[in-house]
Formats: sequence, C-alpha cells, structure tokens
Amino acid sequence: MAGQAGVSVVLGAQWGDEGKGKLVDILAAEADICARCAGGNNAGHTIVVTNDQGEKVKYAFNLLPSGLINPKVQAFIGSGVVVHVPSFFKELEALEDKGLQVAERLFISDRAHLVMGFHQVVDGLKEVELGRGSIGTTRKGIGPTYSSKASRSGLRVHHLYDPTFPDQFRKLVEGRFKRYGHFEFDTEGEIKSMLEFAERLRPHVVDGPTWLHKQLQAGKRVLVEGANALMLDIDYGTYPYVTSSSTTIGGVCTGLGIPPFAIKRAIGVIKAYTTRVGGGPFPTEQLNTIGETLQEVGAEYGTVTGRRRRCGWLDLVVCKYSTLINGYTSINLTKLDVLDGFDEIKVATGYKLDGVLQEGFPADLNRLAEVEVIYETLPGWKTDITKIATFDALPEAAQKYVAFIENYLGVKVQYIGTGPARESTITCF
Ligand code: 2SA
Ligand code: GDP
Ligand code: MG
Repeated sequence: MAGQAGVSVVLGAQWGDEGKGKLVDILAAEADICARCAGGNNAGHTIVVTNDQGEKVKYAFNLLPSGLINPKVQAFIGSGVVVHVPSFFKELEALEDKGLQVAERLFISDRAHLVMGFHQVVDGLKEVELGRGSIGTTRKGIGPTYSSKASRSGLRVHHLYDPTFPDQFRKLVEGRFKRYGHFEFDTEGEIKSMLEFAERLRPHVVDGPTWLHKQLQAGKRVLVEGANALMLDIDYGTYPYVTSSSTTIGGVCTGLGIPPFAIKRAIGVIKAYTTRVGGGPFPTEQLNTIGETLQEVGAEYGTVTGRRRRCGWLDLVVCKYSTLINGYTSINLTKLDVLDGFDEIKVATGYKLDGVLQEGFPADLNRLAEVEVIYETLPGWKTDITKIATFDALPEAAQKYVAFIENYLGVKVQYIGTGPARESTITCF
C-alpha cells in the first residue's frame, strides 16, 4: 500500500490522460511526499474533490504535483522535470486562491532544467516547420528545453544564482536565432524577469538528490506522479510522435536520483479505452460514432490545450508492452463508467503483419501503419455503474471485462474508476 515507507509510483500505461492525477490524489492521503520526476507543464491532471458542502471542486495541475491537495503532503519537483518558472508561480497562486496553503510545502531540485520563453517560441516554430508531419505538441517548450539539456547548453535552476546567467542566456538565444532566423523575443526583458523570479524561487530550491535521500532515510513515504505516459516516452513511445522525456519507470530513477530498489510498487493507470492527443499512430482509433461517443461521454478534451482527444478501443498490445517495460505491480483501471452504454466492447489483443501475429510493439511507424489489429468482442453491461462501490456489485459483464484485462496482462486490477470524483473508485484489494 502507499502507506509503506519507500517509493510508490503511478505511471500512465497508454498515451496519457488515463486519470493518474485522480489516483495520486487518493494515494496522497497515505504519503508524506508527492514528487514529479519528468515532463513539465505539458502535463495536465484534473482532480475532482467533493467539499464539505457537497459541491464538486475541480483542480487542474500541470507542473506541480497533484498530491498537494492533501495539506500534509510535501511536494517535490525532481531534477528530471523541466520548469517554466512563471508557470510555477501562476499555478502556485491559483492553488492558494482556492484556499490551499502550498508555498511552504513545495520544493524544487537545483538540477531541474529551466524552460525559457524562447524555448516555447521555438516549440511553435518547429511545429510549423514540420507542417503536416507536426507532432502536435502542447507548445510549452518541452522538446526544445530537453534538446538544450541533451546538447549540454541548457540552464538549470542553480544557474539562476550564477553571475554568468545573463551571458549564458544570451548565448542560448543567439543560437536559436542562428537556427530559426531572428524571431521576436525580448532577451533583456526576459533576463530581468528571470532574475526577479529567481529571488521568489530561492526558498523552494533544494539540493535535489540530497533532500530526497534524507526524506527516504527518515522513513518518509514518497509517492511519484508520472507525467504523460509510456507510449509518449522518448525511447519506447511511438517515436517521433512522443514527448521528450523518459516517462517510464527508468525516468523515475533518473528524474529523482534514486536507486531502483527504493521503488516498492508501480501502479499502471489504464483507461478502459484508449485516447491520444496530438499526432502520431493510434491502431485502435475509431474515426466513427464509437470514437465520438467515447469522446463525448468521457469528456475527452486536453487539460492544457483544450484539444479534442482522439478515441478508440482499449489496446492490450499497448498495455502489455507498457507492463513489460514498467513492471506494474497492480493496475488502476479508470473510466470504466464511460463504457456503460455500449452493447458490445472491443479490445485489441494482437497485431498481425503480413499475416503473422507479432510479439511486442513495432518500432517502425511504417510497419505499425500496416498492422491488422485483432479484436476480441466482449458483451457490454448497459448499466449505470457510477454509484457502485464494490467489485462484487458490478454487473457480471463489467467484472468479466476487468478479468479479461487482468488475465491478458498477468497483473491484478487494484482500483477501478467509476467517475471523476475521488469517491467514485472501487478498491479491489
Ligand atoms: P510536448 O508538448 O512536446 O510534450 O508534446 C509531445 C507529444 O506529447 C503529447 N502530450 C500529451 N498527451 C496527452 N496529455 C498531455 N497533457 C495534456 C492533457 C494535453 C493537452 O492532460 O490533456 O492539453 O493537450 C500531453 N502533453 C504532451 C502531445 O500531445 C504530443 O503528442
Ligand atoms: P492524467 O493526465 O492521467 O492525470 O489524466 P487527466 O486528468 O488529464 O484526464 C483524465 C480525466 O478523466 C479527468 O478529467 C478526470 O477528472 C477524469 N476521470 C478520471 N478518472 C475517471 C473515471 O474513473 N471516470 C470518469 N468518468 N472520469 C474520470
Ligand atoms: Mg492529462
């Protein structure tokens, strides 16, 4: 359980937006620290909490860890995260406006890379350059910042307190002008603003690995909130239609600076169907009324960009591949309620190429485009499950749907989502 000392991890098993934020919020009740290890404010986690007056209050997290709703939890932004400092404060203020005391509980690694305004401009320019082949990024500057990091010219949080920061900043902008032509950008204005932000940021900055190790040594329970998801991973996702960070369990170790054996469990979050926002392959996508129904009933809109998410049937080939890489110790199956109205439900169980059943997930997108998807058709339950609180009370067909997933993946479903609110969760064990 999340209650044990050490590290518990929540990771997206598909293309993101599986409902990780909701699970993180629930598990935060039994955690001391909630940490982000990768990505930036491209992530969008929506949490719905029923307040004392019985009203539903919605929280949207992008860069800050979702565990912050729990007032006892400290939040940590690890070295693998890329941080747009103005967005950090905007989000912090928005949470404080909702009555949450956040500032004293929020820590950020000195090694996290900084997303600058010019990274965001370049994100847009790159997308325009790609034209029809564009990735469909969130334009938050994520890819260009990780590019700066990998090319060893990036600026990290600690650089904000280095007297050479302005010069290093100018050099970085000059490099972008050389590559993309002279775009409109107020370099000196941005430097001034970053240095002002640096002073506000100072109380939050810690020596990342030392700080976290001290907490672990003190027996603290650390909950890691994965951002984006396995199929958006820079190495294992549908490259190049991916984000630019390591979204796998490996990214948890590198992003936080912890050894693998500190991780006690990894919960894979799987949506009961599949969605994807942005470009790139999606073998089970339904460009028909099925996809439209999933989109409408599931309210599938991007939390950051407001874009409509593409929708399709559950793809167990993807989930198996994801399980193989991340080694889930259990599953949170989310949004099962969205399937309530279907007569029958399809699930992808295999890909064939040239008539041959494939082992694994193809790396080559041209080959992926040629796969014949093999489906299993399961009966729907045609029942409103949103008020159901136990597994045994679920309609038989819904139980069978869950069992089918467990059998295919060889991993038990621990939590089932039946609605957006915290309390709309069945805990199986
Ligand atoms: P980026 O901005 O460089 O990380 O984009 C690269 C690809 O990664 C996808 N991506 C996402 N996919 C799902 N959800 C994300 N967060 C938001 C949300 C997305 C939104 O929670 O709804 O609001 O549009 C997210 N962030 C990045 C992106 O679509 C590209 O395919
Ligand atoms: P994340 O990026 O994985 O944290 O997921 P998002 O928050 O971007 O998207 C998931 C959406 O589904 C949010 O709007 C949640 O409020 C909602 N949600 C989460 N779990 C459930 C569920 O079990 N049922 C329904 N109907 N909605 C859910
Ligand atoms: Mg999201």
